Amino acid sequence: MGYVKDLFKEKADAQNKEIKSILEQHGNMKIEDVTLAQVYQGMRGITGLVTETSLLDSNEGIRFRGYSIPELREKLPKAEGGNEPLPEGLFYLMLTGEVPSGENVEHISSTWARRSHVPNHVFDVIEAFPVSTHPMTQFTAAVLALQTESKFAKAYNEGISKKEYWSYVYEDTMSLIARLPRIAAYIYRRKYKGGEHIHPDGMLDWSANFAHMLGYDDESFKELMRLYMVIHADHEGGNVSAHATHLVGSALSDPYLSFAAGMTGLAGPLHGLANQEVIRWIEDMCKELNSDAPTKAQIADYIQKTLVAGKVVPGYGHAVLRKTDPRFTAQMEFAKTHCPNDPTVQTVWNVYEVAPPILESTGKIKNPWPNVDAHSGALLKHYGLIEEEFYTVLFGVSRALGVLSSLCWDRALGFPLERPKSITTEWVKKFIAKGEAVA
Ligand code: HAX
Repeated sequence: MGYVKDLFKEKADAQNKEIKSILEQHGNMKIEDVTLAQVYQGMRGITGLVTETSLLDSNEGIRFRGYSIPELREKLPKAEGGNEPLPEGLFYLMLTGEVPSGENVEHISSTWARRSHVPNHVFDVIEAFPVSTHPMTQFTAAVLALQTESKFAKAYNEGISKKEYWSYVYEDTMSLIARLPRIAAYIYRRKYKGGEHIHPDGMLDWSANFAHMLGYDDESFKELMRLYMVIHADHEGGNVSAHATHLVGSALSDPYLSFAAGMTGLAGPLHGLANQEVIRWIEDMCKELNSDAPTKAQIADYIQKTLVAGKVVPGYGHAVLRKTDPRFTAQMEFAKTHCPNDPTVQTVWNVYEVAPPILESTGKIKNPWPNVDAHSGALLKHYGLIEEEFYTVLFGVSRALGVLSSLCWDRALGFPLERPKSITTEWVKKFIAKGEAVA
């Protein structure tokens, strides 16, 4: 067993003991009451999951194992000459709860480089799709095709003990994360660069190699990829991609099947596809106004027009957050250093000034502030990655770090099949009538 795996097991054993004792002493403790409105309205605010890797505060934003994004940008190891954290380090932190050393990060990097081989049949599956197929559909299908490699599925078929599940889920997690950049880059080069593929460079870190295979060898783009892969990795457990991965994993579907489920959720426009929608919304606005630098007044009008048309302003609002997303702020800071004069970046900043008061004035939008997706497309476009349909695939590669390290924890902590109770409106009416009769 590798030392990271040993360390993870040690941490999981200690956590298991602690959870057992918590449940023995406080298992009947009530956390909160649930209202009928919550039941009908997407279970907002109902605490019903344990996700060890990160925790979201509605005002402060995400913390990964207690560390905010600015803290991670300071504390996690960086590439030589670079300023942005390496996502390998974030993965190590989410998995073990410890801030890694440079050596730990190099170990993860080289493990993933060694495991990055993708079997040919996966490329055949991608090639079977019409080139016009959305990249997220190709990506999810490729992950499913890769399921032939699952060590967990094989071991389960051979009849392993429950106590060993975590070990095979860990192995699948490491191999799947290692392979995702190759798959994603293959889809990109096939769809947008005439199928001229670029071989991986095993000497580069995970994000730099991904950038290289996409066709971007510029150091500053590699830095963007490192930052991008860190900030999109995890957002506690209730968001659609994390929850779907966890839910499907609870049926003991292997990590490939579970992650594919998460990715079909990420492909929705209210979730990960919002990054594509933001850049389309900006481009449609610019086209309509025949300008690549719309004024604030023009932006305000376009926002009103979007709302009147019964559409959402993409990149704004959040189910949990109630302030500007720190993932937006991190990208804004990156842009201030690397591309402050880019016209699309400037437009993103102008939308940020104009949109919140307008959204707030509707009186119904709970969070008028930008989320992670409001900024990412403008940065990618600046470096020439203009194919917005591909943006959610980048998000997906990053999201693997969080949802798969979480899946390792799910199996190591022996979490059972997830199966909440549902009710009918008929049941609700009877429940209300019964309450009224008693009153
Ligand atoms: N533009 C217009 N209307 C919006 C809005 C926006 N940006 N955000 C919320 N609303 C509307 C909702 O559609 C809802 O309208 P109805 O009552 O008519 O149905 C109302 O305001 C109340 O919604 P809410 O309680 O504030 O928000 P929800 O928790 O229901 O939804 C969403 C959260 C993120 C889905 C929502 O804000 C939205 O659709 N935003 C735009 C899409 C987007 O940026 N998604 C990415 C979110 C981050 C993420 O997951 N990234 O991957």
